[in-house]
Amino acid sequence: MLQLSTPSLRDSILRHLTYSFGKDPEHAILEDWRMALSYAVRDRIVDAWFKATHQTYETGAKRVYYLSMEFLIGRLLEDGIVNLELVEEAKSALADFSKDYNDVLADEPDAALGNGGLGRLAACFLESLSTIGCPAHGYGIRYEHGLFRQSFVGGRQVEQPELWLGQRHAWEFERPEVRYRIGFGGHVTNHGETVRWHPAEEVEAEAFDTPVVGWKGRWANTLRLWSGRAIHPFDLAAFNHGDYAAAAAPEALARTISRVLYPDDTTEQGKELRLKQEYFLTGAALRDILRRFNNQFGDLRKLPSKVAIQLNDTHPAIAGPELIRILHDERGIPFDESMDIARNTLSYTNHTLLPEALESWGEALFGRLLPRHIQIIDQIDNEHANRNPSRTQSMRADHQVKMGQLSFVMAHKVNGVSALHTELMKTTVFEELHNLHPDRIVNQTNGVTPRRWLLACNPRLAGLITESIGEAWVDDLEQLEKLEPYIEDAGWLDRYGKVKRDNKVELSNWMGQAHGFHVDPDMIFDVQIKRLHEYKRQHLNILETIAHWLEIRDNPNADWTPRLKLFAGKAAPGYFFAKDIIRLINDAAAVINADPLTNKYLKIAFLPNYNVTLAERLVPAADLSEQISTAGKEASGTGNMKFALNGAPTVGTLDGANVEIRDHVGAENFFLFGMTAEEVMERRMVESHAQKAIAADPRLARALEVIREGRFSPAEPERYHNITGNLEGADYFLVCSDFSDYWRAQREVDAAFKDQQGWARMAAFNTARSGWFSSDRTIRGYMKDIWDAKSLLD
Ligand code: 26Q
Repeated sequence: MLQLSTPSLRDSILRHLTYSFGKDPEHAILEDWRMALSYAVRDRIVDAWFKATHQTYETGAKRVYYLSMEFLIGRLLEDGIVNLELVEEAKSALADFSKDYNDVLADEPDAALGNGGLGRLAACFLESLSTIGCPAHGYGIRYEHGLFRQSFVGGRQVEQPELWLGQRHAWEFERPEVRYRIGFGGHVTNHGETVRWHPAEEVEAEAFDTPVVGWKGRWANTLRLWSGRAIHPFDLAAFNHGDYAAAAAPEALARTISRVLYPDDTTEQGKELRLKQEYFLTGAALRDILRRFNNQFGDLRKLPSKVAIQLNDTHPAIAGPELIRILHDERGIPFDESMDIARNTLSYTNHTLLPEALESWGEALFGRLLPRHIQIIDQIDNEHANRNPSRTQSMRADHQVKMGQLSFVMAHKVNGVSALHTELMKTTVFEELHNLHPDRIVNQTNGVTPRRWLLACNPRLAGLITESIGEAWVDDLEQLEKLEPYIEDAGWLDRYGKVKRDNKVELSNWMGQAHGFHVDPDMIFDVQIKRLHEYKRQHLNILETIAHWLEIRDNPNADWTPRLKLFAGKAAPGYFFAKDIIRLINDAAAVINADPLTNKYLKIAFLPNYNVTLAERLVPAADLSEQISTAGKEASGTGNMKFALNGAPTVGTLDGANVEIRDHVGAENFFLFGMTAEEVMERRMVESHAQKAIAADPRLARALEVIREGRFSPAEPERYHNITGNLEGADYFLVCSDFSDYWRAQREVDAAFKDQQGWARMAAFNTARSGWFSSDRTIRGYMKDIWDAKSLLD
């Protein structure tokens, strides 16, 4: 292997500036510096990448493939610098050229190739797979436009297209030689035993590779994203006739397949293009996986011992039938044997129990786009019914193809993402399948990478931790428990409190500069950042805020604990109720922030365009983490883990991973409220549950009343009648029924925050006891219980 001595980072930056970008330091713009630094860092990552690739090949190790429609990776430069431990060197190299490190980092676009939790989890997993040294590839789509940019106009969400590739991007390597033809439509022919699919339309998937480096650069895996291209990109005949639009049409059409990320993370839309995207990703990935397997091993019957394919939700569920199609139709392996090989290779992660979010496709659309696959699915379904005669539910009922059931049947392991969610899977959506296959469902509670979500985003806290217990925590996060004895040391606890306070000052300064929003850093920074959804109940939070405001107005001279309510998050463009909640929060903020009677005690900010970068700013500065979903609805949550790790206690329900967070950090360091998942199901049966809750709590009644009468929308008093009507009526997510207990918990927060030392203790225990929520722990769980894969670094 090529061995080059490593030049200093400063020399590398200057070389790239000069020879890769053709600029001298006098004429370079910020983007040139960002690119030069990125290339200098990338060179060092590539060394680790080649080493890992060779080692995987030479040892014949089993490989893991993570198939996901979303990878919410955010910015990559700081990630690379931190993992290669080049922070100080990069700062001083840039300082030599009078460039500011943070300015250069901030020039990088945030790659938002995902909607939220599921996509961010995939990104944390890739980083952990590399840190652990497990040979792995991520496969996804190289969307030209990631998740839309959000702004507010008159308090309402406005969506603009996102263009992360509008600036130069340093991290991908185009692989023009890695291309596959992906077919759609057409017909199926039978020749005796053999069946052939003849697609009517084909597009080409072209690979773009991004290396993902792990801690200390010991290992790097690949994120391979597919981009759509036309097979015949240009219609010369049309051009020669002067029809320039028609000449470019084939290319434009093929490119639409990877043009945009679907911005809807729960309601299933049933759009043809979405199904095409799903098959495009899966078809290309499987072809690539089998080519690599074939080169190295050959015998397809050995596939499950050398390949593990993880399906991130049902979005790539077509992998089951597609693998069978290749093994059976193209390679002649008997159907039932093909099915067993596929199942032993595949596993499936479920991320939601919401019925409206379980993917299903109309059979007419499905059969038109994938005529052979629908036949195979019927055969899978029959085979499964034959092997399990007591089965009552088919994956092919009501003229639909049910992707959850298909995924379950075609996976050797099916996992939930928190202990509670996994148990609920067994008793709700997958009850029958679980009874037929009681060993199939396993739990792997989510985690987050401590490199990005502590070391990089919170350098002050990371510094204090390393100074106290050494740096081994970075890839062995449970070492944080060694902090516990320090918590009893008043001097140390002061320093811990000072770190949080400094982070809050930094955030306040940024909010002032970037948004003209000025806040006192001594307020409680109470943060709810996540997608807007009724089940996540941002409206419970704003109702409590409004009730609190009214109470302060009643008694403005009382000893209130000052509080800043911070919100951020996007609503799906077609989710009108969620958009109304955003507008209500913004309208309420305008009125409440302007109230001279109360605004030293209460302020509200809804920061626009929530993304990974904004989360990295907010998480280290939070005092309080809002995790207030209706119990049973949030599969896990991962933001909850980031906050706990960074020393923000939770106010939350017993939902998703909140349950496990509370078990780990201790009930005394967690503000619990609300009904349990079981109580939620019972409460729904109570007639007029919302009305009863409102009648029992005058604070709630009054908050609803001021919204209804238009206090926050005087020009249009009925603006929020849809929200108030919903809450006073069906209130499916039980906002009203949980209100009183939420109020109580928030007043406990107020009281606890008055004791700053007591609060710091609570925060510090959250940090010290959150080590289990590392995605390294999660990935080791998948390797052992699902993939049977080994680290090549152990
Ligand atoms: C499906 C069909 C068509 C278009 C879009 C979609 C779609 C896209 C994204 C459906 C769902 C999603 C994303 C779901 C998601 O983010 N779920 C979250 O996953 C996290 C990681 O496991 C959990 O922590 C969260 O609790 C869960 O809400």
